[in-house]
Amino acid sequence: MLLNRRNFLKSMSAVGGAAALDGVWPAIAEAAETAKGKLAAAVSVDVKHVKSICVHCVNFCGIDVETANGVIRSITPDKARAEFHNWGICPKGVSGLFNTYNPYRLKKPMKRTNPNKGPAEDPKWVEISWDEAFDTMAARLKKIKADNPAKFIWQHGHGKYLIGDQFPKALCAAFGTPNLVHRTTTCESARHVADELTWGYHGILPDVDRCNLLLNFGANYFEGEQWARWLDHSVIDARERGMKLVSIEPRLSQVGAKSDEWVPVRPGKDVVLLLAMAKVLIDDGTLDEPFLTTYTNAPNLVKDDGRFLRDKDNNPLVWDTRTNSAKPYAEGVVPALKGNFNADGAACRTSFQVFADSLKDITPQYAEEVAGVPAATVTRLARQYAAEARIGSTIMLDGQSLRYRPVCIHTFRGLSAKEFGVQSWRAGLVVQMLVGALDAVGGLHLHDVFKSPKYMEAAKCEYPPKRVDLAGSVYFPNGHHDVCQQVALTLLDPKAFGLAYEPEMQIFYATNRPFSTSNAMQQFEGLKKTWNVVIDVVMTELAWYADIVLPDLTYLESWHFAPTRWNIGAKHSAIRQPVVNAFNIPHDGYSIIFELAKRLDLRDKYLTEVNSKWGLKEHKFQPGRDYTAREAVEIIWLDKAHEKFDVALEKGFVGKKVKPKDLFTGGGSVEAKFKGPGKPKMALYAEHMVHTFAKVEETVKKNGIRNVDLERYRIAYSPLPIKEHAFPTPHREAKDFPFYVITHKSMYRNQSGNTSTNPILNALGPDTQENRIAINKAAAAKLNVRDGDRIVIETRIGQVTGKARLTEGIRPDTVAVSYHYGQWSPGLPFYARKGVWINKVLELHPDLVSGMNSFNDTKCKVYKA
Ligand SMILES: Nc1nc2c(c(=O)[nH]1)N[C@H]1C(S)=C(S)[C@@H](COP(=O)(O)OP(=O)(O)OC[C@H]3O[C@@H](n4cnc5c(=O)[nH]c(N)nc54)[C@H](O)[C@@H]3O)O[C@H]1N2
Ligand SMILES: Nc1nc2c(c(=O)[nH]1)N[C@H]1C(S)=C(S)[C@@H](COP(=O)(O)OP(=O)(O)OC[C@H]3O[C@@H](n4cnc5c(=O)[nH]c(N)nc54)[C@H](O)[C@@H]3O)O[C@H]1N2
Ligand code: SF4
Ligand SMILES: [Mo]
Repeated sequence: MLLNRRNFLKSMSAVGGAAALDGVWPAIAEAAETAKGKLAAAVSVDVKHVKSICVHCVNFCGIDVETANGVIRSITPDKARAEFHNWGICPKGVSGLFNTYNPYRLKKPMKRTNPNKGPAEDPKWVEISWDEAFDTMAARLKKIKADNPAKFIWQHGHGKYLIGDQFPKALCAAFGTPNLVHRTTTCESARHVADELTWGYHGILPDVDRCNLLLNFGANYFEGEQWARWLDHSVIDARERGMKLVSIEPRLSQVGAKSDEWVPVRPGKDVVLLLAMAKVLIDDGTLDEPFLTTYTNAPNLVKDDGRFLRDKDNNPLVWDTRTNSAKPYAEGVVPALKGNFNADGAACRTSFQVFADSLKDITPQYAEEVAGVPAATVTRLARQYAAEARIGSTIMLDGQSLRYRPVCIHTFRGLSAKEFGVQSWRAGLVVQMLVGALDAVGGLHLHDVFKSPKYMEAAKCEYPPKRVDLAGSVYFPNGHHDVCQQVALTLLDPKAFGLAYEPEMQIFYATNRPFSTSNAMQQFEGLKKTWNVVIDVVMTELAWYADIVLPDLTYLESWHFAPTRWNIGAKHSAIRQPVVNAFNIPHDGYSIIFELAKRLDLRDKYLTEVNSKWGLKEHKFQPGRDYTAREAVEIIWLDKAHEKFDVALEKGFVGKKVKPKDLFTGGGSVEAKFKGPGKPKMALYAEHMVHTFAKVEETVKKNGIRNVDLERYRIAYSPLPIKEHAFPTPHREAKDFPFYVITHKSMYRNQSGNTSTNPILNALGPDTQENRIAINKAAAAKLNVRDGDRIVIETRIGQVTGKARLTEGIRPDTVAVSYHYGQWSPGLPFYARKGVWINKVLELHPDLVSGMNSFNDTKCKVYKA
């Protein structure tokens, strides 16, 4: 047997794996067991195992927690889940117990007695009872409810995964506020919105197991784990099989380091690179014409005003090559993909033609100028991509002949965490449409295609805005995932945005919102406008601005019907269950919400909303009684997992494999939803964005809105990605700032909170204690900067200082720094307060379509401190 990586791992975990290591492994294991046995006999150790889920990050890896006499001794991967692609855990997961046993945890509710808020203001915390905390909160909330419930805002981040957003949503619905705000615009909402505008829902994964060429635009799965470790392991396996991996990214990330090729694109310019690749494909004629014609709206006729030519019933028309006339795409019609036509006096072009014409000047040479990738590389990548796509081929799977395109373009935040994030990822989707690789075997898998058709219609553009984050309003018409960073800005001047009320109170559950958002000091200013409750496990920077701070149980101490990461081959249901309660804390997010509902006399209304938000069918919460977190999890499990609760308690999860047939032709596939006449179509040309822009324009003019720059909206709402999308605000304006600054995840930290207090994660070496600023060696030499020197990053809004790390693995015009460091809350231990807080100096120019916060668009000066 060839001992490749997967076989090696298998043999290591198999009981009979002795052959692989000549009996060494079993000998070690036996010795360990004997030692344990002896120890147990000597001191009577009661060893237990609990199967649960790690929730340090959004991967929800399955864990096996071992306790000895009630104390957690180790956290290891739950091997049973490997079969369902949950491959192991990471350093944060292994050391998670140190976050739970962390002496710096919040343990009692506290109230602020110094009304002044600021980094240098001592809140003068006074410990209070849970009763006093609830009384104070309920009294405020009652007053607000009687006045205008919208004045209450609930914000969460990671909290969405700790107890789900269904419970907070139910509370907000029962209370009557529209203002529940999640973190997605600081995460990757632009990618989701691009998907939604293009194919009616969101959620993508590369079909890695069957892909032969993966073009990765900054998905950072070796530093920022993803998909319960499935993606990193699958990519390694695929590379062993021969898949080519190209990393297109300004810096050589650890993914880049394990690629066949690194293409150091200039930050924010990917969209031009993708458009130039599209031009090569079109000029070469390497197109999947049947796919474009029958699955996408590429044949739809577009008039000079950018809108589709439609019949009197509003159906879009195509050019029927059989009758040489404009017709809706119905049975018997053979649409033209390319060309200019004249339909009853109206000059029109197919959408595809509009796109092709728009690329006239986007040559590989132009991409070289803008994106800094040699023209020859652009052409080669496009041709390699087209060749590997095997346009027109099929493959037999499960006895079915399926569309086979073993090429994939993938991204997480690389293309989305920026001002034109939606358009950048739209460009990625459009290139994949050209060769028919979307939802094909080996291509980019799309999750639940066309689940929300409304995303492919003109957006509402309401004014005045209903929500404090302006989502869905004329400001962020496609803010489908809330616009969290906008809350603080609206609070600073509600009238400027037409908000008809002034919010008074916020509850933040498991987020360090202002700290993790760009132009962070502005976010902190916004906090001064409301009375704030922060529920967290440590005294974060946000908590430092709270009026009441409430402790929480950690994921090792609490119950939840846990989300899991579906993937190409499997789905699962899982629970999280408490292992210990290290500081005897009586409440968690779930019970805090329940208690509030009760004290506001909303319990039964709340329970009805819980049933509806969770979509419970057979097993429901009954009004008239309270439910503990455990009881709640049991009800949801019974309803969703269709298994006895004993199975959940013992195994922690149930898994189900997904058959390729269901994956590629099932109800949620492109095949089922878009193929052929009479069906809706995937949007190569996003005509609905033209309509949305028209609504924005009309609303702005009608209401005399002054803080909307229509020209910027016109560019953002272009129905096709265009070269202007490669020029975010600082790129156009900050001409005297020669460097681009980008940010990324780091393996030993999760987000911006409690992992900084984990002593193990901090003690693994200098690089785990603080983040350094990566700068190209040649660029550093010009600045007379040596490795380890302190350097300043200066942007238009401020300066930060950090240690330089010289490398050849970054473009000479770019500096990069991870985001989790530089915490300053006086409530955190000294060792947590190290490194660069980059968000303090990043400019905020949100994507006007999705509301996505900009993280990788800022320009800066760099010099020796
Ligand atoms: N420059 C830059 N900025 C970024 C990023 C970047 O890459 N670069 N990444 C962005 C991304 S992708 C995201 S998602 C956002 C996230 O930004 P945040 O919203 O700040 O992070 P979260 O993970 O949602 O929340 C972290 C908080 O949850 C707390 N917490 C952890 N466990 C528990 C618990 O059991 N109970 C309670 N109550 N609290 C708990 C932590 O202590 C911490 O304060 O940041 C974004 N900011
Ligand atoms: N260890 C760890 N793992 C995590 C998290 C964590 O905090 N710590 N957070 C989790 C969360 S909430 C998320 S959303 C995911 C995010 O997962 P990813 O999006 O995969 O990770 P990031 O590091 O945020 O991604 C940014 C990457 O894009 C690159 N990049 C920056 N600018 C550009 C550009 O203009 N073009 C291109 N092509 N690339 C660019 C950066 O160098 C970086 O490698 O990670 C998850 N996993
Ligand atoms: S990847 Fe995330 S969920 Fe998995 S073990 Fe690490 S921190 Fe926990
Ligand atoms: Mo995120």
